[in-house]
Amino acid sequence: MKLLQLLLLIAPLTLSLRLDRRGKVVYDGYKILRVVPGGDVAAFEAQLESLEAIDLTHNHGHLDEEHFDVAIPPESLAAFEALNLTSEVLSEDLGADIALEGELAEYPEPELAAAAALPSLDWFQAYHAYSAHLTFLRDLQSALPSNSELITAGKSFEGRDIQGIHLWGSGGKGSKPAVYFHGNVHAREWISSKVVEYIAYQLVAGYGNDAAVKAFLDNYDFYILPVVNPDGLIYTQSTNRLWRKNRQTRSSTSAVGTDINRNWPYKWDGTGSSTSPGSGRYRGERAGDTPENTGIRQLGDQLAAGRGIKLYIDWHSYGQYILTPYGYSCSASAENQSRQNTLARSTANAITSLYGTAFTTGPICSTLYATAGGSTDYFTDVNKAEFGWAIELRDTGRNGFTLPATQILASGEEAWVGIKYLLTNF
Ligand code: 0X9
Ligand code: ZN
Repeated sequence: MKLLQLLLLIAPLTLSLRLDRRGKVVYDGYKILRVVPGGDVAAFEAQLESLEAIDLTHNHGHLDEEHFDVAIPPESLAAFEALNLTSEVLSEDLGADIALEGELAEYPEPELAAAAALPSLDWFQAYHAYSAHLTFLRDLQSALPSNSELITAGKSFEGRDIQGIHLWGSGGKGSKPAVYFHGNVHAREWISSKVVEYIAYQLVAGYGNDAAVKAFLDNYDFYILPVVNPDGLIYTQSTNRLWRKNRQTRSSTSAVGTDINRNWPYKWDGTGSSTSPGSGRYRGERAGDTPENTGIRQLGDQLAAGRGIKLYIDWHSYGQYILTPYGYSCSASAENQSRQNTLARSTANAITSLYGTAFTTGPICSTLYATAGGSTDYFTDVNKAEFGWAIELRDTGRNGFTLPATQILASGEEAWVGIKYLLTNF
């Protein structure tokens, strides 16, 4: 195996991704498997790489049996089977799953032509192009003009503004502790921006007519960035549905992309991040050296220096987890760790009460896997957020990142029930 690993290091992978006429990666015939590596995990990872398998997610087996979810190209299926590993088929054909997600839809115009009309709820019936996400934010802001403004948290590598919305209540703009949400940091996790937008929608829709929602805005300033990785999202729509990182190029390598969630300048460069630019978990050359991280971090630092951060949530998919600190270590615990874990558990129960969707809760490292240079640890220790969480939305693997559009609304509704519980009880 040492020789194989060496060869993999010397010979950069010749990724034989098939493209269609529009230059889009074709995933027809890829199988998604949940595989139990057994024994030597490093050797297993090298085998996967030689089969050009795509790493979707994994769980280091503190709670469950250790497993990896991988997409195996049709050409490698026989070689994979010859490895005789314990595995379970999650999907027979990733290409069919991508088709099931549906076409990107046109922006649904608000039903009323009035300036203060809410965006149409049809927004949550389909996935949309990035430009439509910006139109949604603009329409949402104009539905609550005196208590909101559009905000920008720096620029992406390709020069796009990282846009969001700031909402406040009766105390006036910037007068309360912050609730700060990030969506779609990982490009392929489309459900995460939709759910973050659903929460923003409910805050705007309820402010004038729902006492509980009014209290949320009166008690906290909300800073909501549904898409913190716009370049990556656009790339998943134009070219490769399974892209994860940003689209940053570097003079030192031909590989593209850094994992923004391994790039935070706190406990950077450790277990669960990669030094290799081709990896999906590439940490960057230096701590905090992605433009996206810089932009969203500077806003976070500003909020911390202002009224402080009550709650930070980094929204991801998939797996159905509510994750508390820390990612960098399985033995470190936050000062208020037991309170965080209790609240995560009861938030999960609130979510489950709506449609029965179960969420696993616990510290990132001991529940999922180690993540050095992740957002939650930065917010917890550097920015002193009272709660610094990551939430992995639907599902548990059947559809994974390509969650059918028919599940967007229910995902938003159940997350909203959870967030209402949390905002009322913490
Ligand atoms: O690996 C990740 O970054 C997250 N899982 S995902 O499958 N969506 O990629 C886990 C993130 C938890 N850690 C922090 N946010 N620190
Ligand atoms: Zn993610």
